[in-house]
Amino acid sequence: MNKLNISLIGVPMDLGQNRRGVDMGPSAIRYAGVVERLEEIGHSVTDEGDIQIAAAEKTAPTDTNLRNLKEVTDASTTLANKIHDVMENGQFPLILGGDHSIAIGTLAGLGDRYENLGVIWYDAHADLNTGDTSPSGNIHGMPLAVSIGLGHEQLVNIRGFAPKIKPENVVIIGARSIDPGERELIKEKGIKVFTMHDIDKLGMTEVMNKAMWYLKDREVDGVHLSLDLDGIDPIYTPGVGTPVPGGISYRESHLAMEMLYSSDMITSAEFVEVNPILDEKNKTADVAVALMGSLFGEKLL
Ligand code: 5AB
Ligand code: MN
Ligand code: MN
Ligand code: MN
Repeated sequence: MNKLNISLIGVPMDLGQNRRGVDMGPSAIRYAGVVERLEEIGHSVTDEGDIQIAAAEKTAPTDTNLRNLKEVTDASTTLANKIHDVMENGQFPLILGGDHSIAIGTLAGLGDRYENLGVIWYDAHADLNTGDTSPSGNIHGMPLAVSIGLGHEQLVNIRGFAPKIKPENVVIIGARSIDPGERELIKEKGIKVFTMHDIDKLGMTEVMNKAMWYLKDREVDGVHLSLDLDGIDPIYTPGVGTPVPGGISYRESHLAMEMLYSSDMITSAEFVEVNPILDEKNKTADVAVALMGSLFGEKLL
């Protein structure tokens, strides 16, 4: 990764789940100094501002069990188009969430720029539910399923093509809360998952090496990092809507980001689920920005 022209895109989305506050994630991450941090490394950063999201008080009732389907579809479409434009200008897209439903738009925007995009999904959850398997109706638990072509057709067909990515090009890292329907899908589609058990047993270095070799063997032509802050242990990142104990440590996460930087594989990234209302003194946004530092080449010495 040389010096990049990074386009920062904020997505103040909280309609993919049912806790308020995650819409303030992009502000909290900006406040934590993301632009300065990346410029300090030597990258150029253009803050593209925020994608317009419907007000939570004004959402339309839906006849499906997917909460706020229309509003999430509209925002995902806007985001996808924005990402497509940014890529056309040769910029590196860095997306700030917002809840994880925004990845539907991100991958829709990236999907037609690559023949064979790889995805690293850093998360406590697999986000592989559909309307049929979801225990909550929350779309932030569905973006990976939607992106491999499964789920509500309105979401699956954003920008008029599907699927956005191949299931065999996905690597999930940090999983420790997987629903029964998701477990079945992982087996059926052969999705690569490194659970917390794997991280405990092999160590983060080997997990990351295996993950990166897996994607290289798949001959991917780009890799998107989708980092849900709840992948990290909630002692470090308490400001998330669906915390799960026993997560990836702060240092392991830095190591993972540093290894991704050295590999030069990452072609786009998003950091999601930062919820300042649930946070302690912007701790979670601070971790997000610190991890971006490592991902984009900050050196300790
Ligand atoms: B996140 C759960 N699997 O579908 C569901 O934070 C949680 O984007 C989803 O990973 C968590 O509601 C979604 C129980
Ligand atoms: Mn997630
Ligand atoms: Mn195109
Ligand atoms: Mn999660």
